Amino acid sequence: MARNKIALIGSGMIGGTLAHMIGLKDLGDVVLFDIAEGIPQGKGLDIAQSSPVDGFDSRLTGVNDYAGIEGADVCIVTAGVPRKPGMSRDDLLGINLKVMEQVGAGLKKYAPKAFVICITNPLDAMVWALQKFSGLPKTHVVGMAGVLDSSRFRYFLAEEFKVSVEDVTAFVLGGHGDSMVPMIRYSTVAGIPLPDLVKMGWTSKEKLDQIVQRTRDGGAEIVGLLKTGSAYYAPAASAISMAEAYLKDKKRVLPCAAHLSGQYGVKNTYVGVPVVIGAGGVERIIEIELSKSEQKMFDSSVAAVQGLTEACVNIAPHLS
Ligand code: PYR
Repeated sequence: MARNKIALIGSGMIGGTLAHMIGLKDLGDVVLFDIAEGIPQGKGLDIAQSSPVDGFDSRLTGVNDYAGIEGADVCIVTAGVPRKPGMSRDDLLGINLKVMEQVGAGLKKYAPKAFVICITNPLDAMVWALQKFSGLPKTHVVGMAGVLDSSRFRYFLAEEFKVSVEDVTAFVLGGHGDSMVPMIRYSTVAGIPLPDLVKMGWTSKEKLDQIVQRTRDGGAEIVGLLKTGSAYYAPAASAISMAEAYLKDKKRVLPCAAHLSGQYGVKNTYVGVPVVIGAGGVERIIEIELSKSEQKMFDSSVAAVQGLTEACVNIAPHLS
């Protein structure tokens, strides 16, 4: 059986971490792509030299030409510029939109059958533009944000409750920005919803509000600490869980930026919602019931995302 081919478009900090994780998890062969000569080749060789120690047989190569990604089963896109302290993800829109145009053309030509996971920010607008530029099916172009935001939420909750992260489930919906919607009602410790845990005296409403805010600011907190770029370990781990769900047809239920064509009353927009990922890509979009206040927060998050996609169309009118 042929091994999976996984192309990483962008070989910066997330790209390198992705390559290493793919090796350690034996998910397939890796092609690292970057426009910077030597970086993908150097990272690929470095990780390949760790493979005898860690016992994996993934082949890792680095390329500067899109031809190298030909026939990829999965492409994970991190190409573009990360934010620096003081910047919001939205400040990256103009520069990263141009990058998405080039990446989209590369995918269209060399990997039209791939499952594409976009990580580039501002996420929801960039994945929307990437789908348009590439012309790949909407089921096969998806954005990574909800898994990351939910993982941050789960980690903070596990710390608060002093329980294993494994027993905390959480959902964050909406756009990957300040307006994201951590879903308190749908988040649990071993099945016990957070509002019940407040009643049981495990935490307070005020403490939960602080955790929700820390989750919303999760990316900015890391940018502020690193000073030279944005997070990479948690974003890479999150994208890997999506790639694995596709490659192993796991039918995982994950919050992802998916294309909505009427679900939740939203059209022609990518935004974070729970989806089922399996061999068919995004096989199902799950429409959960929202309370009035959740609906209001979700609507304002969708409006923020739609403002960004309109800004993309203003820059590149052929996207409309
Ligand atoms: C984040 O850390 O939230 C990114 O978007 C990379």
